[in-house]
Amino acid sequence: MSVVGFDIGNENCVIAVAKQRGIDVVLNDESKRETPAVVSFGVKQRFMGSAGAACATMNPKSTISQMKRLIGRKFKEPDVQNDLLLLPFESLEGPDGGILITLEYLGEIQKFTPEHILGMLFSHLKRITEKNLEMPISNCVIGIPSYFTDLQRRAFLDAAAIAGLKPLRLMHDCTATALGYGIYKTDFSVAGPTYVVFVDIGHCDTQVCVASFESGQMRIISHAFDRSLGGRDFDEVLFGYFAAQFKEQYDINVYSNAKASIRLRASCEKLKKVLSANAEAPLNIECLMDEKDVTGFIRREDFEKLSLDLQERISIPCRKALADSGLTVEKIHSVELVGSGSRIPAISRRLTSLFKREPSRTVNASECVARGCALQCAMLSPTFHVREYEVQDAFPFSIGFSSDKGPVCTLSNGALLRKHHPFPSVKIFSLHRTHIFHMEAYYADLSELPTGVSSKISSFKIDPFQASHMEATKVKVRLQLNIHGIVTVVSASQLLEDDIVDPHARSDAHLTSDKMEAESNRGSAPSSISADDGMRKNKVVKRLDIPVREHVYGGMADAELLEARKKELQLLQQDLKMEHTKDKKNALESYVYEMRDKILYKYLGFYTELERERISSDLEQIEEWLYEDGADESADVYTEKLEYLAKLLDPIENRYKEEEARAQASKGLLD
Ligand code: ATP
Ligand code: K
Ligand code: MG
Repeated sequence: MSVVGFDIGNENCVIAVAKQRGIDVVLNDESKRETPAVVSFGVKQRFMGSAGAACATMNPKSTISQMKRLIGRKFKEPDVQNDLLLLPFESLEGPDGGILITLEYLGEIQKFTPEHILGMLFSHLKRITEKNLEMPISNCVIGIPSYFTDLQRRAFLDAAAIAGLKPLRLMHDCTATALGYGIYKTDFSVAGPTYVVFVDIGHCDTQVCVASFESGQMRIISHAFDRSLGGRDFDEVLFGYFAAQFKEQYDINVYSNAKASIRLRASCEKLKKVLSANAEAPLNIECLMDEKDVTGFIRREDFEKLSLDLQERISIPCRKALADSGLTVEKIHSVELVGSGSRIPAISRRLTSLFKREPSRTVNASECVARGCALQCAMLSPTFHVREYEVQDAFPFSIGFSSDKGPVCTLSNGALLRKHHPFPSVKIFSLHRTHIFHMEAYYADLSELPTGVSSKISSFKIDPFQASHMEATKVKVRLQLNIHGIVTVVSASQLLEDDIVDPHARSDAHLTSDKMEAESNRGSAPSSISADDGMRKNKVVKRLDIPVREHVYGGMADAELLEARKKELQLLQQDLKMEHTKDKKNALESYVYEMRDKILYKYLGFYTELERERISSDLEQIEEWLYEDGADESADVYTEKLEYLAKLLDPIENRYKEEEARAQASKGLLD
């Protein structure tokens, strides 16, 4: 069974696997530890990861990145519109209000949802892992931002399913980092919990959490985030600075040219990295646009001044997480800074003054999420032995729940579950109803969500159930914040009172007596059930499960998912076919070069003049053909040509080998 952790970043993906001796990061086809989160559509095949990223400037409209920003969202959301402005590919609103990416591939205009593109990326990462482990994989744990909505979480599960992956858990990025940090640490104080702040600055977002560590357990007390603040925004500052400068200096408007924008953006990102280690950095781009070469220069000091606003914005979620945790700075044991976006020195300085101590970099800033996920996967996997360790996360939103008679169990703010409610967890409550009814799960506080997100999460139909004598029956509803952070009703049961004492009733799985009213228990395990009270009263309260039908406002239906999986397999077949063709073409090409060489030297004297003439002309012809008419042929045609050449050359090769053997034999005689 596979034990894999994936960190799907907006810029980079990392894969970690648990082996018996520890966690390893998997190298990709280019032997790199990070794989760009890019899918590019070529003329006849897709290029993914590093190969995809290499196509960005050549083929901007068909090179798709930052799908994590778009997945599970609506086209009209203001944040989505802002992101789309920065992305060079084309998109439109889908029939369900979602996003469709349109591009030309294999001679037609194709439309893909972000879920589908992310599924392609998952499929690529899956193949890298399978190659490395030399076995098929499916079980995994995947890191997600803590601010993901219900729909974004479901979309991530759908994307993973398209690739044939089975996520045992979607895990908040910071929680994964905290798990990897805490599980093997032994130097925590025994006097009480140790509090650590984790700050993760990625390419597009910033996430902060406060975790509490005690022996054998870890709890996330609070988290906060800025959904749209990361390394990308620092690149944009440099981009704006140089775009303005070049307008004045060279009279070019980079904004009006997609290719020039992509190239300047990429150069600004490089420049930013150089500035993390140097006091100043130059910028040179040849032929940026209008056939003009541009040069620029910036000092770190000036970059820091330009990005002052962004630095200030990073303190906002930090302060918020700390305030929500109810702790003061003095109570914090350490501040761990992760995510490659955090490598800008000014950010460390800002955090130092905020937390009154220098942030530590004990954990691997780029691999910690994937490693934590792999560790969690090992913990969830029955084949692995990991020490007992409890992981309790905090839910990012307040959740309301209503039935046709109004809200259920209201907190002061109208919610059923407050923000930062522990999860995974179960909440049980009872309703009295005479017939079929509906329930709705919704976000109780829309200010916790991006503008444009609907408050509706999902609805549940409790149907059918039998009410006796039109009397209201007690229905017990079991609501779950599941392991992925998705709200769901796991079961509803009807409590039937029965006068006949039947001591065997308990042995029936569907009929269990039970008298619990409302409770909230941690973990996803069902609460304990007792049968005694009913027996004492000479009455048995039987539990009868009622079917619950869930309807989610959005997400992929089973049939759509199946269709997407089929499509992905077709696209994969096409990629593999093209790879195979490329291999055969390469084989023919190297055969031509090798034989030309051998005819000149090694086989000299083993052929007749007639043979030489024929072979030379054939080799020459085929080489020419490879560059012209034969540049884009099928695998069979290349193989055929190779076999044809081999037939011509085999007799010569045989003569040479016979002679070699003879020479060996006579040498043996002489010895
Ligand atoms: P996200 O978490 O937003 O999904 P991600 O996980 O892919 O994205 P990371 O790989 O953690 O993001 O960080 C990528 C960001 O880090 C990019 O903006 C990149 O430019 C920036 N970065 C990488 N190295 C450096 C450096 N040396 N100095 C400054 N920034 C850097
Ligand atoms: K990453
Ligand atoms: Mg990240």
